[in-house]
Amino acid sequence: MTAQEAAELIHDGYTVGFSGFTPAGAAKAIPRAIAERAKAEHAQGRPFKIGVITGASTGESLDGSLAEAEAVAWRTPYQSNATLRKSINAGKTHFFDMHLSLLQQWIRYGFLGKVHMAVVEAADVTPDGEITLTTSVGAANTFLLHADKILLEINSHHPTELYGFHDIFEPEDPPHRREIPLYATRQRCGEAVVRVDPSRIAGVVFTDEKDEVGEFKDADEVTSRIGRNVADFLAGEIRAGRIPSSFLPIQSGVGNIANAVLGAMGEHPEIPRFEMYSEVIQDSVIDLMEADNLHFASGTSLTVSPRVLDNIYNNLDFFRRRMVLRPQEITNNPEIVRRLGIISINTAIEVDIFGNVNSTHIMGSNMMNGIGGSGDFTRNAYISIFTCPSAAKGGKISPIVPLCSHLDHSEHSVQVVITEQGIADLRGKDPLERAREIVKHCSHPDYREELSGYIKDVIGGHTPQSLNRAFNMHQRFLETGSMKEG
Ligand code: 0RQ
Repeated sequence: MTAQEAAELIHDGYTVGFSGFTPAGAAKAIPRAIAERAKAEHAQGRPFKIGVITGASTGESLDGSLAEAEAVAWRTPYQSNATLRKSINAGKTHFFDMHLSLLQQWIRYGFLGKVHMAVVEAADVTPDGEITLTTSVGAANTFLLHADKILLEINSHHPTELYGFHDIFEPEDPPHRREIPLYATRQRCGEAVVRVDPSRIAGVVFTDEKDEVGEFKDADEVTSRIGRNVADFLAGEIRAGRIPSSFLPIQSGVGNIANAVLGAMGEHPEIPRFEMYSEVIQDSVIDLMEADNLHFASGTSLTVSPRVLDNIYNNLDFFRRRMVLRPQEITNNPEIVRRLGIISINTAIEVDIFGNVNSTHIMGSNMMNGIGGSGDFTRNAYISIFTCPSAAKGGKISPIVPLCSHLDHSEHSVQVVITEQGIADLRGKDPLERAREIVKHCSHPDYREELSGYIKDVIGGHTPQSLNRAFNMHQRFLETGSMKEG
């Protein structure tokens, strides 16, 4: 059927589970047609809004066009689209920020209500309902198995030879759950396809479209220095015997800092060839694979620029042996993260001097993207690292603050903080020791005096804090446009 005919099967008030984890593997033609339908309904004075569930963020055709058509009543678990973000922060779209590992079981448990339709991009479907997914798994297997009905976008941009890249495993629910039988990064524990009853497939739309993944910025001086500091820290841990010389699997967030960190790890002479057990396989991971610095990557999405995806599709046999895509419930699973001893590296918006991290909110109120998988990994990592620049917005903001304006990861989960200034190792330190370590090694010189002054002035208790002064820097920014004094 056409995408327009498919969109006619979606009704006001529906909850729709769309494939997509980042723009990789996201449905495109049907959500665009739903957005057109919403606009037409609104023009006739009729309501039309849906609940949108995906794996994580998506591309312009999904979050962008639906938000632009004011068709999103509520959204979970993660987003990064400017129009949707605006709608969320204006209170027009209800956004529910979730740990990504929880999403699939929450759907099975019924915590998010009924999923009326799964809209999933696939490379192939057989007459007996075996579906080969494309560049991401995310939560698509759960949407396919648990939604009332299914709409497929068969996208011929992705070769059917993607068969075998996926490892689909869905655990039993309590009280029948057993361990996930995965004991090494490169092991597989599930099937190559998602199997559905073909009678549940309400329609198939044929497309030929690229993933809407943008190019990354090249590393600049600040991100390169953050990357080198992370690599130096990890090399020091090997030397100290706290990380085995064979190394441990790495989880790394997405974005420019994450790209620079992976690049620096590849270049560091003391870091051996390593493996990734992460969410997102991005361009820098492919570069490391080709340079033979990385021998395997397990993820839930292949979020690479079109140029890099073309290279992968031209060399499928090389990459088939070096990567696997699994459901986000498995890539981000706390059980596996602890078992494999994963080193997590994520980016913070704010870190406070006691080691609490804000990953999601600007000045305490406005949602940026969401917690994503950062909590799944951080809370359970062998070593959890947070990176950020020591100054944001041209120096007007210090991401190192006396107290975070919003909390995502507490002092109990955050072990190491790294900026371009240096490394703060918080392990085994009490709150005041952590505060001195973070200010001395991570803060920007422009803010160091004020932060040190705060520590000196605020006396008493186990975690010294001034409820009057803790948000002075934030208040100053809101009043003057800069956190700087004077
Ligand atoms: O603003 O976009 O206007 O330039 O935030 O910051 O430094 O470019 O870094 O792209 O890595 O994003 C935490 C948002 C960082 C991201 C966050 C402004 C800054 C810039 C982006 P501009 P950078 P990144 C796996 C793990 C949560 C989810 C997660 C994120 C913009 O990494 O969403 O970790 N993480 N998932 O100027 C005001 C501050 C600021 C600030 C930065 N203190 N105040 N603005 N910015 N600090 C991935 C998944 O789960 C899918």
